[in-house]
Amino acid sequence: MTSARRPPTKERTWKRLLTLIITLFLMVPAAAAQAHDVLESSDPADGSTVHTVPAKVGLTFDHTPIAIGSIVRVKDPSGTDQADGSVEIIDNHVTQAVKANAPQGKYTVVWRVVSSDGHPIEGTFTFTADAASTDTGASASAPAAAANTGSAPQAGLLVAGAVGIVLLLALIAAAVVVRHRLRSPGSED
Ligand SMILES: [Cu+2]
Repeated sequence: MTSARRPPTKERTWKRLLTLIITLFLMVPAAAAQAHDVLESSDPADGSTVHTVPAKVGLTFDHTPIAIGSIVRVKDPSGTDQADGSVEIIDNHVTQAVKANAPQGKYTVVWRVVSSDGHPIEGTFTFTADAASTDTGASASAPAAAANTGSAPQAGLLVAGAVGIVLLLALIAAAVVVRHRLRSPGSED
């Protein structure tokens, strides 16, 4: 009826929306690409037999787990936790000191860490020690235990959350704008 109706505007709007959506979907995998961290090896190895109870047990992951909320229990044959002090995470290595004079026998290590993608992961492994840990000096180290509750991982989670919220808001805004323009093709505000 009037010259206000301009189909090309509609077309341009769709193209703009399409470009925006493609851009967003290219960005999302970059933020969400991290899967759960995977345990690559343990020390002692699962099911192995060692001469004496080691001064510490270790877990190696394919990525660096988040330091908060990590638990490694070193259960002796009676089920008593022989872990000494807090979990230590250096790069992708998680270690837990073991008490001096921990008894011989079969140990079950129960671990739980927060994967670098923010999800908790857990598992167990066992080893058998032929003799008690006699080494009273070695395991008494670990003064750095207090450094483990850092705020850096929390900042990482906050950033990830913020990115998600921004993406969501951008999608909603795009949808609202497009719907508005499609409903009133002539009005350019
Ligand atoms: Cu995950």
